[in-house]
Amino acid sequence: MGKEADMHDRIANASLRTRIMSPEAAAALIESGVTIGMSGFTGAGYPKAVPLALAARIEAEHAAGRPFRVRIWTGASTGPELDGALAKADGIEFRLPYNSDPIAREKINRGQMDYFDMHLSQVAPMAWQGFLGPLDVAVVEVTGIRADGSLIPSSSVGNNKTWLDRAGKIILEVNRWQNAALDGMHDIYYGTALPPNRVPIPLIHAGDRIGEPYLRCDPGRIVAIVETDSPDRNLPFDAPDDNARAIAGHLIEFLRHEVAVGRLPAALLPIQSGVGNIANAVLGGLVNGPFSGMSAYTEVIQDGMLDLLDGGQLAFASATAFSLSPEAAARINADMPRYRDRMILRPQEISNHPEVIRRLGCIAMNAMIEADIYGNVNSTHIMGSRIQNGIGGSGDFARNAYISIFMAPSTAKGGKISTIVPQASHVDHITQDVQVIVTEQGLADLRGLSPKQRARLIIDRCVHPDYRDAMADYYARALKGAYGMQSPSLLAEALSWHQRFVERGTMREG
Ligand code: 0RQ
Repeated sequence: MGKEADMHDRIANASLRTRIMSPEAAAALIESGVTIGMSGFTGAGYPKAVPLALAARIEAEHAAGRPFRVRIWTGASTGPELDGALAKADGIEFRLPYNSDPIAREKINRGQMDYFDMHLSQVAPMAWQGFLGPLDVAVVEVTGIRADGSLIPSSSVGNNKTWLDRAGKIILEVNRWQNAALDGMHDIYYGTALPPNRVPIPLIHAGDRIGEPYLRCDPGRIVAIVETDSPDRNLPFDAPDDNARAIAGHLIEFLRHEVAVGRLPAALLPIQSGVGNIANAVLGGLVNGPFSGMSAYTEVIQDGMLDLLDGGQLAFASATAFSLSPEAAARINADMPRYRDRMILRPQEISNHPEVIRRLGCIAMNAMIEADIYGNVNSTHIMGSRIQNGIGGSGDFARNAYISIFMAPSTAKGGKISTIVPQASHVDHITQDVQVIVTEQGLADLRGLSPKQRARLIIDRCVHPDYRDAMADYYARALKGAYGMQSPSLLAEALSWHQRFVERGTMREG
């Protein structure tokens, strides 16, 4: 079948075909100052042509001396053709809710772009509550348009349902790179409402379908349809190093123990795995672990999760997006109908819903930047000021999980920085939301422990030997200086722990 014929199959509604245009023509329909809801979640399912054309238009406007900036809402991080291009063009005035693009990060940290970092589960509800202001335009990638005008979602769902429901104008990108066999994998729940009319989310098991496979879309608001044939971003993961393998080992031993003492069922409870290489390595460790019949209720399906599905250890995975390496994307694309029966992609307000996470009893496993000796966790800010990515879904899961686990190598920047510190330079997850901390050194099970018990355990189990004496010495003096109070702290010294490393010059490049 020729490319054009295939595209026509992808747009089965004949009257909507009249709205097909170039990315440039579609971008010309976007005015300066508007708020745009873009699809996309961790490099999957983001629009790939219109943002690039918009960035080119913004550059031309700036060259002509005319200011042009827009406000961007997304699902989570996207790809270089969206965040990177628009940030480079200096076209983003405001951004929410999660960003991992290096150019946008730099603009944010230079004060050239406002960024609102929020819990991913709260984006859609807050948009509906009117807390975020009006949404002017939706730019959403889809796999296809059906004859009745409903949309086959692509490799991420994110906030697309909400953007399509609320935006004044809709621009669709129909991407033929997305596998047509994605049709049927999604579960779009239309039962959410605002208080006082909110009802329970009827999802009891990770694999339950509670909605419809397609996105509803008012054809009267579709102003442009752009055809694309571009791959998702799909960054490769690093091969697990010794630290990642050690962290995975401690974690699996802990889970095995929990099963042995009857606090977890043999198939565990639905697992949630965060972003990044460490989280992916933990999933890799589970491939050789003792658990089978597992399920996942999580945000993203990474390579490691595909390995678990293929290996038979994982029976089912529910998420809002894929986050796959090029090899894993090729693997899933070659066999989509088979994977489709064992996966569901949902809106992120459901994949991350606190009520559902609490009900299912998810085991949350997320990476961190640093933790302090009391178990406060920093997921977002380097040195308390510089944003790395954002809180993402870590807060949704950590607070509501059955067990909330945070992990990192015990040192960063080639050993020059301890990731366990006397006092976190920024706190995203308070001690009450952190039950287990793991580094390659060991695992601290903090459940039911007082702050002083926690401090002793974290210093003993998690701190790198290069920093253990200094930390133990600090804690002993804090204990004395604060007369053994509830959470002993030498405030000025605790914070200067970070400062010392700046003075040594270790952070200048970061
Ligand atoms: O900087 O790249 O300049 O060297 O921070 O650290 O080690 O590459 O770790 O990619 O796994 O990210 C918490 C940021 C970890 C991520 C975080 C420096 C380090 C490096 C990145 P360089 P690594 P990862 C649900 C879960 C929040 C969202 C979340 C994240 C850079 O996991 O964004 O959990 N989490 N979502 O050198 C100074 C320290 C440091 C440090 C690391 N203590 N001091 N620099 N770095 N620790 C899924 C979603 O929400 C989508």
